[in-house]
Amino acid sequence: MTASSSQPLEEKIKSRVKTAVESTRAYDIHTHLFDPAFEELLLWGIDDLLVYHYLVAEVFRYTDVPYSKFWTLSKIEQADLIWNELFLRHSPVSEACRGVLTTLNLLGLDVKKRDLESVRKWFANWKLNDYLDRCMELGGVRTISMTNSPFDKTERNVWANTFSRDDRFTAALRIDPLILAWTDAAVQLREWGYSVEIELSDNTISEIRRFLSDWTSRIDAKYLMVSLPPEFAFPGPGTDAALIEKAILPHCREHGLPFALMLGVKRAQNESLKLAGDGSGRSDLTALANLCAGAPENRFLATVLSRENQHELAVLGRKFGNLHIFGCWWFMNIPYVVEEMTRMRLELLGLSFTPQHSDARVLDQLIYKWKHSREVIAKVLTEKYIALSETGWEPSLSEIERDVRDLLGGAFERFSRQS
Ligand code: FIX
Ligand code: ZN
Repeated sequence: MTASSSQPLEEKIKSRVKTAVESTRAYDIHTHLFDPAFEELLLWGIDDLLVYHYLVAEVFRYTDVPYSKFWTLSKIEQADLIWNELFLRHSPVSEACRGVLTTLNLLGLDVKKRDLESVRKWFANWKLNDYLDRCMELGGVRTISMTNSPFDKTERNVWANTFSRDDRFTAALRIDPLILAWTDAAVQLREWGYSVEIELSDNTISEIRRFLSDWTSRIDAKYLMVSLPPEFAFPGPGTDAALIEKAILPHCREHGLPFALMLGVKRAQNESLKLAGDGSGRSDLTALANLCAGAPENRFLATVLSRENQHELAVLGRKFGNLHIFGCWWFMNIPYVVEEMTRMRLELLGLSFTPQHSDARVLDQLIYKWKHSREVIAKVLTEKYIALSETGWEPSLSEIERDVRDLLGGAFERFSRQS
């Protein structure tokens, strides 16, 4: 094909992909956002954007303020410090800093003024429900999956009362304390009326399953989830593996729910940084392969935090139909790595995965996380469709739209039997 005849087709493909990726609303399959009924648990606004733990980690690259002093500051004082160090004293080139500016810009604020006080005034005029609509619209998000922990006191109190659910939010049952700190969790479960012992007897397992069933129905969970350290092994000598095998997997089978594993987090690598102090490490994905092979009736969602694990994970996706790979998690969510992961996954898995989730902790972050992700997804998809067109296979707009719907939540909904 000559350059002049291929050029218009390339342009046509580029614009079809851009249209499809920008206009398809996403199911954000993992966030830390909450239905507005959870009130103060749903964070939003400029100060929460600035004190996001990604930025807290970054401010300590520059400031001499001791950790202990930083944690005594009010939210506004912390936000001021972060703004001054990360935005005024240095250019905000990191992904998390750029994200704040993308968000403000798309909200219609003039970032070049560098005027934090006027931004604060602008936010003060919003009512939460209107602002939620605005963020979902600008982020192009239709459904938001929450992360719901029965071990969180504030959250438990909300679930204890009846409230009307916002149907744009779905629930995911998060069970890290149960799997990773069983001795403490057992004390809690006993307080809540489940007759468990530390030893995983048949009665204890059935009481754990009763606890899981109660919470699955209470919140209408669409999947269960846990984050695990790099050294997680399955099968393994630990209580974590035993609980997964004896309680979690049978529970998921009984309720027809996927089990989401987020692998490779080193919690509290620097405790002084609190939430910002978690790190990452390479996992042995034999554990995931053993789960998928050993429990063919279960379905698993998986994402990994180490870049070194990404190729192996994508290969596992080719081996196991009961494994659905998702997201560029946390330290992986920088455009440079998102691009390589998205390209690799498309080349190994076609369209049978979910390239992104936002992991938003602050409502407004939906705007930048999805804007930045869409830019990369569109770029890589365009490249792939152009490569197809070079064989004579021209993808139509409706085919592209179908594929994008799958990538932005459709494939996940089918995998988790929500559609
Ligand atoms: O385990 C998780 O769900 C992580 O996403 C969080 O713990 C982490 O703090 C985070 O916000 C990453 O984006
Ligand atoms: Zn998360």
